Amino acid sequence: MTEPSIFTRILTGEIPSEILAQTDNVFVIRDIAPKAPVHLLVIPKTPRYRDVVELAAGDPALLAEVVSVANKAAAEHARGDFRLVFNTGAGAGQTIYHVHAHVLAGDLDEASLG
Ligand code: DGP
Repeated sequence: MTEPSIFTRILTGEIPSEILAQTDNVFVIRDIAPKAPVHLLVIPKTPRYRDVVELAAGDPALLAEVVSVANKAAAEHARGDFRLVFNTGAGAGQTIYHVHAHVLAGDLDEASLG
């Protein structure tokens, strides 16, 4: 048995984090270390997919739902336009292997995005 991911522990309430929005399949939280004025994470509730490549292959409808919820969250928490980032693999900065989309919005500063 693998340990539950940080995101599963947030979803179950074990780790405190405000859930800003949710559907049956995905939920939205603020990133703990924001890289933009608005930095949200859109996370499938299932821990089954490690990264966006697995998600796209295994459940394209769920990937589409992540994008749709990201769009709504950017409209609600920023001015609508946003960047959607899926870090994929340690070399790209992925640290949590429970697929999640970073929604970056607001007055984006190119330098802060690395
Ligand atoms: P990544 O590096 O792409 O795997 O993104 C993981 C993100 O998760 C990272 O930007 C920081 C965020 N994060 C890590 N732990 C927590 C936490 O306990 N609460 C919240 N809200 N975000 C977290």
